[in-house]
Amino acid sequence: MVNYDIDKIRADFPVLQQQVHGHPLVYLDNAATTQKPQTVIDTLVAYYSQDNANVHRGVHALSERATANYEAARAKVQQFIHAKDPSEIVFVRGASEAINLVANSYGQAHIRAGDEIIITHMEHHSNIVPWQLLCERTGANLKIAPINDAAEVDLDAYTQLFSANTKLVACAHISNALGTINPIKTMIQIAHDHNVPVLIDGAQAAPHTHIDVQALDCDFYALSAHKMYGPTGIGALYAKAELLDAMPPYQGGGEMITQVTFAKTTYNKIPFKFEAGTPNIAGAIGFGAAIDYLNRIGLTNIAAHEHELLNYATNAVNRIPGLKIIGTAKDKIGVLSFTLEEAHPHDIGTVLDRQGIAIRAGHHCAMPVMERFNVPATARASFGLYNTFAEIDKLVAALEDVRSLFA
Ligand code: C6P
Repeated sequence: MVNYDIDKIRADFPVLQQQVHGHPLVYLDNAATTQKPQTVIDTLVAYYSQDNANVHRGVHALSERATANYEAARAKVQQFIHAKDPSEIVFVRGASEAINLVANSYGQAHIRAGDEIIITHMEHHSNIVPWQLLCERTGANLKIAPINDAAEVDLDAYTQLFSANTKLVACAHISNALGTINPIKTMIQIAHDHNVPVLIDGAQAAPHTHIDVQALDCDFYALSAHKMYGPTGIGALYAKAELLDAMPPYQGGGEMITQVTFAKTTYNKIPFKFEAGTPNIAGAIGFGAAIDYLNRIGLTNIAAHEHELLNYATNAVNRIPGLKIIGTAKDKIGVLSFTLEEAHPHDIGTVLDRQGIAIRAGHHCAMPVMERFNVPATARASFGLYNTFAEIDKLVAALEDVRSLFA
């Protein structure tokens, strides 16, 4: 057992203190979104009650405070993922928008008919559809790296996919539907050996594992704050400065310009060139508070705790007859995707909900994963830093109830 004061941590999350259907809430839907600690909530309230103003525009005190806090949040994201410079961090709505930004801007500048983009079979729709749209617009082709029965990328097959036409790789750091931690450092190295840049979808990685974009040498990295105990509607795109500098703007509007005339517009420097309009100022500042919170607990402690939860839960559910785990990679985060005999995952989710246990049921926005494992849907329990072994016991007991109901 790691040195981890779980009671103190749980006390930081007001939402966890409630009953659902007469039972204490057991929140096991952290891959969908995480709950927010009081410090993040307080930061949002403090911003709106004391500092609310537009950023980079006003000369008055409130605007200066809002701008300073907004830019401080950018620096926190930069340090959290060890980017070289804050200008490499673009605030966006979330991982989906980060990927769409790259597909539209970088894609527009660099992808042509006949080019190839490699993704894997385990991607979230947010890392599939933007590339399909780009392929439709340009005549490029999508290549899919296969995964094995344990839900690990087949690295030989991945390597074989590269050709002279390969222009980009886009790959999840961690799969939301399976929990697999991909060997992205190796995958990036293989891509770079072919002079191909790599986008990493880090939506599921950032709350669970240390990220060092310089050590990884990835070209783009996408984050969602709401999966990191921060607010919804805010996230970040990391991109190497030289790539961002050369990319055309994604959206036009205020903030992203240096000068506008009807004859010609010149663009602001990075990252502002990619932040058209009034940004989600409160969200960014709340994102910074969430990063402070993660740093306070420590990613190493969080990873160790969640790993113990995963091992405990895997052993326990494996004893339930008829339960099949989908996603048995050697390297996994605390995600348990499973089917249970004849019970449809939605029925499992509903029975569990009546006992106050929140999980997700469905395709998890990863339909090709469901097709790969020949299931219409799975039930998914996903663990966060505040989950306990007692909660897993409740999950297991509730799954036994599902079994007897559907037997
Ligand atoms: N996955 C889940 O329940 P947004 O919605 O933009 O914050 O994140 C999209 C996204 C991108 N990549 C991965 C790997 C993801 O897991 C997600 C979001 C949630 O699994 C909601 S569908």
